[in-house]
Amino acid sequence: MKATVRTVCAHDCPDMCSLLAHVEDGRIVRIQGDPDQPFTDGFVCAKVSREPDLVHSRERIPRPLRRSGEKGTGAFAPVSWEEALAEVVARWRAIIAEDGPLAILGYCYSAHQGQFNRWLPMALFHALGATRLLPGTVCDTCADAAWDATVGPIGGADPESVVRSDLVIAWGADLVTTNVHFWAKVERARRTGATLVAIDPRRSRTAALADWHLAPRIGTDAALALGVMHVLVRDGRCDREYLARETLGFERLEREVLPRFTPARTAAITGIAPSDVERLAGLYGRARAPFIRIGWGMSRNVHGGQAIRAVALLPGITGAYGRPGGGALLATSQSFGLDVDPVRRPSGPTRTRTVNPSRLGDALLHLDAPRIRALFVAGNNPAVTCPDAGAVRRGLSRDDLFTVVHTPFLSDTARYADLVLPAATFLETEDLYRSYGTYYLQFGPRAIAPVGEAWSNLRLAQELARRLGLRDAVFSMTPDELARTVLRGATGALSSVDPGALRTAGPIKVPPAPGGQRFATPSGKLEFYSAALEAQGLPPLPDWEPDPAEDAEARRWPLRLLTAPGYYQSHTAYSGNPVLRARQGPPVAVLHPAEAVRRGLRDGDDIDVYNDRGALGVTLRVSDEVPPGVVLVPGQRPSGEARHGTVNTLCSTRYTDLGEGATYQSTFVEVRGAGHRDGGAADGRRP
Ligand SMILES: Nc1nc2c(c(=O)[nH]1)N[C@H]1C(S)=C(S)[C@@H](COP(=O)(O)OP(=O)(O)OC[C@H]3O[C@@H](n4cnc5c(=O)[nH]c(N)nc54)[C@H](O)[C@@H]3O)O[C@H]1N2
Ligand SMILES: Nc1nc2c(c(=O)[nH]1)N[C@H]1C(S)=C(S)[C@@H](COP(=O)(O)OP(=O)(O)OC[C@H]3O[C@@H](n4cnc5c(=O)[nH]c(N)nc54)[C@H](O)[C@@H]3O)O[C@H]1N2
Ligand SMILES: [Mo]
Repeated sequence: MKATVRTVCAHDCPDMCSLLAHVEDGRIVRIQGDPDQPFTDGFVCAKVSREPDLVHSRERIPRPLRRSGEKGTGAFAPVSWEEALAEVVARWRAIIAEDGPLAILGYCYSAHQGQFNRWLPMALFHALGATRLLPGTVCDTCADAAWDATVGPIGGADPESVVRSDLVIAWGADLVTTNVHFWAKVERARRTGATLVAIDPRRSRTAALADWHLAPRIGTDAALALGVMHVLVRDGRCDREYLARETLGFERLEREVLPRFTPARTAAITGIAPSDVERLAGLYGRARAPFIRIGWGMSRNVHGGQAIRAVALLPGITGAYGRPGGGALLATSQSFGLDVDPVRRPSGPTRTRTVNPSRLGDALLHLDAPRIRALFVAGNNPAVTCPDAGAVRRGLSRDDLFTVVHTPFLSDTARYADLVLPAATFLETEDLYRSYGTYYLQFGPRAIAPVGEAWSNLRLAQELARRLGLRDAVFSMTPDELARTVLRGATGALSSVDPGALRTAGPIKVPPAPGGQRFATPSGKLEFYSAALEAQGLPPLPDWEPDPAEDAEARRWPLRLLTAPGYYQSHTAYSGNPVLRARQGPPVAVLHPAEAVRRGLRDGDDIDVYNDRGALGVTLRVSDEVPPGVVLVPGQRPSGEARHGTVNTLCSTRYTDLGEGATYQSTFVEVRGAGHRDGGAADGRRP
């Protein structure tokens, strides 16, 4: 039996490809990009072309497992679904009876699913009144908070409009790795004369292919953007009419902040030569339609919120927000107008205790009254991806914690579980998908039946809800009924979409309103000055100030850690695919030749990257793709791939300046050869 199913890629990626899944005898044999979606345009990335190997990997968990050894060791024995579900329900009921629902935490927010498989597990914990997870802090809450305070909760420029741009800036975004279909559009714009500038502390794949690569010090982008504004104002390249009509508070910025960001001072902060600050301002000021693709990388440090805010303000200075092909794009998700609240927040208290994923370890170890006694994880791998992963693992090791992990593969987190439940991947379930980097929405039917005994997140959440006596309608709805529910309250372009036709409609574009960037801030304008931030005790104007705690760390440790997405590994989601694992190669850390020489290290050496919190044993790569003073560790590789450790044991749980996000890039470390014998390296501690 052969079939071709039109569906959607659900991996955590801004592009959200439309796919054609070729199926033979119940197996995916080939994945192809659907040519009928203009943005993803018939091609898929190097990872997803290998999706059949992931879905049918021999490393998939075939059936539910119960722990049979110490936590963390991965010793399990098979059990039936019926036994597993009965145990989950009995344990949760007993915990609720003794300590109330706050003793339960559901750790699931997003990853590699569409709207329903993502939200239904959260709905379950919402309805139970459990301790609530603040979704996304390890990824995007800092960038979102900054964007929302500046532009408002609304999507940015349409990525398809970039073909009309004459200057594209990839600002903290490695497009070739994380946004490859946007990259294809940028290449088209370049063929008709557009210039590409990459602003990234390292020579990323994108920076290497750009017309110009500017490498600021990590965490100094706000200063760079303010320095550019200083020059634009000085040279009379502002659009005063646009500023007066569409923005708020520019005169205060001009008076109170910009005078301090002369090219000389900007250079001293960012490490970018004064002449290059001038040149960037000149390029930007002269461009007809400059398009800034804002990446999330620059937001994951203690200056991250100010960085996103300052960069998002730049197109307001020259009025580029009003011109087709110009503007800025962080994300599009807030413009779809889907009403997902009935699905993710059914019954349940409006407020409960919350946990920030960036401090999961802390919550598991120290939250009290009540203590977290039950943890459920689906679609995430916090033992690897959260800051201070050592604390997460210590928390997961607690004997009195009942942990259930729902996953297609035996992830590091699953190794600490009492019960592991096999999860279906997106190709084995139905869902509604909306992109966060384009303006497309699409219903994805399932391509094949779940592999082995796998269940989708949707099925598991609904079954647990029924067994726990939760009566909310969402727990018995089919995907079509759920689609109707989120479309019922939809606003904007989506309000005209017929839910009955959704299943077979293919990709639907929900474009932003024409006529330039809209602003959804309290004032309805682009806010240089934000009263909302001021009310929270935060700086109302964008600025860059030194951070004393960071400076103290930098004096203790000679190198700053830079982490970036793996090309063949999207976080840990593809680590169950041996082919992609091999193509990514063994985990490495990259040092500039001068730093290697200083330590007597050579390319290929076994090294330890370490600080007070932990150590990571990897292979050294010596390359000038990173500047001196920085060590780059690409990807978040699970235990067992590196010689020892995982990268996030090095990172602290300090929050970003806005939005309580994770500060992976505010981590300071040292590197030494693995043969070093003054103690410490083996247990991951500094002597
Ligand atoms: N192949 C692949 N694709 C992915 C992912 C993946 O892991 N692998 N992850 C997915 C997810 S969940 C997300 S959120 C997106 C993220 O997509 P991106 O935003 O592209 O990735 P980031 O991790 O944010 O890092 C982007 C770049 O920011 C740079 N950077 C770091 N610090 C700074 C700084 O202070 N200033 C500046 N200017 N640049 C800085 C890094 O060197 C990196 O090259 O990608 C998605 N797509
Ligand atoms: N040092 C450092 N750390 C980072 C980052 C960084 O740049 N640097 N980036 C951060 C970012 S942007 C993000 S988004 C996070 C990502 O971190 P996580 O959200 O933890 O993402 P993954 O590592 O991809 O883990 C996904 C897990 O879900 C499982 N899974 C996949 N599909 C399904 C499904 O359909 N159902 C279920 N139940 N399980 C499924 C996979 O097997 C895997 O175990 O990492 C963050 N961590
Ligand atoms: Mo992310």
